[in-house]
Amino acid sequence: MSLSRRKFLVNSALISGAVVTNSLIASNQSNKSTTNIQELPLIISTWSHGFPASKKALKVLANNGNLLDAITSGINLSENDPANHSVGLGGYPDADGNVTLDASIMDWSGNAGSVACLQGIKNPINVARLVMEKSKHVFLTGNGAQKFALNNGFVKENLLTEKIKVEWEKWIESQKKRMIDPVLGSEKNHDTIGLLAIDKDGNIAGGVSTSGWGYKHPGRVGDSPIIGAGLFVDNEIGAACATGLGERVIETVGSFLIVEMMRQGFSPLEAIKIAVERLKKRSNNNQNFQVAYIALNKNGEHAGYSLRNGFEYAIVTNSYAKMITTDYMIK
Ligand code: SD4
Repeated sequence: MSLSRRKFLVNSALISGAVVTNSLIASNQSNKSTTNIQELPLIISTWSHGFPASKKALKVLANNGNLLDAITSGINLSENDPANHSVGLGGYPDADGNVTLDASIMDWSGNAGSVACLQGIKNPINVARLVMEKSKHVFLTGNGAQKFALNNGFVKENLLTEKIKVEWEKWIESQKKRMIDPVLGSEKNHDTIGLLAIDKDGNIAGGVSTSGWGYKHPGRVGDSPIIGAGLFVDNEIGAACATGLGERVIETVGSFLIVEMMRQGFSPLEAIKIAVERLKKRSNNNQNFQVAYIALNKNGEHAGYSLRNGFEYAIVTNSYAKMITTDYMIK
């Protein structure tokens, strides 16, 4: 195929895609999913625990910390909180009772670091940052990720709290009685922390940290540590990150898709709707799950939006701090 013919096909596909998605956007437009706050620096973050995390991140920026310090310090609050059962210490374990953590981080230069299935280290976001800054790699998993962390001064600790251990034991018993596959039977709610930050100069970075799907199959990795799925940052355009059922996010490379849609001129909200519509369409027979995204662009416009009801995100600037309950697709 000649170059010009290929170019024509690509352009027509983009144009018709834009028409379809624009009508989708028009029919679902709501001002619930965004605000007109466009002040820099700006931090946005998933779920209610994102609120203190975002405030902490802003404080770090105010004290001349860089974006990565802001992101890790904010996310550490959720990771260190044993009452948060979706992230770090006190997170739900896999079906075998092991807490395995996923995290990723990206900076304004497009550098990335991630860890998956990391055990015994409560701050996987810091390990992901170290992978990015100190190793030749982008992505470390399992024992190798733990070895890297221990070699770099991280301390191994038990992340399965007594409370969650008791819950897990009860769950094992209930699964035995029902004689069903433990993994199919598990729909433990999860609330990953994803945090996106843009500083006063308009530089963008983001991070995500999670213990993933409660009682997941051992070895399962979600979207959070997969660059482009759970997180994507392009300093020229913007950033996006995901929460919810990672399997559907991975299949649609959701965060990358959102940033690419913003590159084509869609607003953060429009771009997220395109990504949510994509995964909804692909899951025609079973949409009984939740996926949500947050996104921001280079101008500090931002949005959150989800497949189903119940998602909220935190917005924090120097003059504004609020949780927003977002609009959603399946009404
Ligand atoms: C995962 N996306 O492991 C994560 C879980 C999550 O809110 O976001 N929970 O699939």
